[in-house]
Amino acid sequence: MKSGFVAVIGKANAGKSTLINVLVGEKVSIVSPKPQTTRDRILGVLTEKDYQIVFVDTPGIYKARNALTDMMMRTTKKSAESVDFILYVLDGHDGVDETEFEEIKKYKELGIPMAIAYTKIDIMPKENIPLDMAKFSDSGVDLDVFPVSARKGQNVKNLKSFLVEKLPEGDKIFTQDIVSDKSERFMISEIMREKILLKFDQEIPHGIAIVINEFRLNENGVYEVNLDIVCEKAGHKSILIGKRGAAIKEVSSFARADMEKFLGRKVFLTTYVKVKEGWRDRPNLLKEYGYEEYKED
Ligand SMILES: Nc1nc2c(ncn2[C@@H]2O[C@H](COP(=O)(O)OP(=O)(O)OP(=O)(O)O)[C@@H](O)[C@H]2O)c(=O)[nH]1
Ligand SMILES: [Mg+2]
Repeated sequence: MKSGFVAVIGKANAGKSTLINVLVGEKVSIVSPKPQTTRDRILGVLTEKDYQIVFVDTPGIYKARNALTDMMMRTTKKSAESVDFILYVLDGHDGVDETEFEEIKKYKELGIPMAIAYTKIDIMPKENIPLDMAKFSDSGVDLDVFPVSARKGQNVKNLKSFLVEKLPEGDKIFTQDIVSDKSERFMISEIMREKILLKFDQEIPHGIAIVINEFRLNENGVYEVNLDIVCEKAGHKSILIGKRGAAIKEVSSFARADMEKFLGRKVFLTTYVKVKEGWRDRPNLLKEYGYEEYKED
């Protein structure tokens, strides 16, 4: 039996969470076209007869702008330090440049076996692939590179077999039926945040925190979910609510549908929009909203 941890690292928006979801075969981490979608270290577990891979999803590398981003970057760094393998995900469609090579070299210095997933090949000109591969060898980055498409599933199987080969011999780390280390409550709040990321523009979703006040299965077999959408400015609150509540109604309805799919039950969802000025820079509020730096046990 092979088993171990694979940290998935890379720039914000590179496609890390999408790739993990495809590798695990279930949605363990939310995805959006906006950078900084993932804020926590999230484990996605893939168990087969003769191996178990524990993927470690991490917040994408991004220039820290506030206490929350700063903490996310510390979580990413910490998450890479004690794994069996590092999979560096690079957005092929975005192209490779000097800063990316620097980042890759920094992780290489940890001395942990590493490879590159060069993703989104479904939306880039095919001729760019060999050109970028040549850039890798010229830069002295001596690593295996897997061109993949998480969206189309291209070359994902080969990447999986490669990772299994690289893992050490060992017993299962998690029991057979576990796919994530996160609770249903956590996933419910992430689903809400994902729908907000998809619907609203730049600053609004980045300044959102979700606080679950109630998550309860009632006697009729319906989940009652009551949550606060915390935003940073009064102006954001009115945009989130929209004309006669149209925006919040639409976004909540998408969230509810996904929550029902995830829980396999009907969901009764109530949402409130609240304002907490500058919460992303207030340590006590970060903690209250569940954002704590990842620490080894
Ligand atoms: N066309 C295409 N799009 C992709 C692929 N993988 C990811 N995407 C898109 O890229 C965007 C970012 O994907 P995520 O998986 O959220 O990226 P991430 O690296 O986890 O981002 P952060 O959590 O913000 O660091 C989303 O819009 C995805 O749908 C791919 O293989 N092909
Ligand atoms: Mg992500």
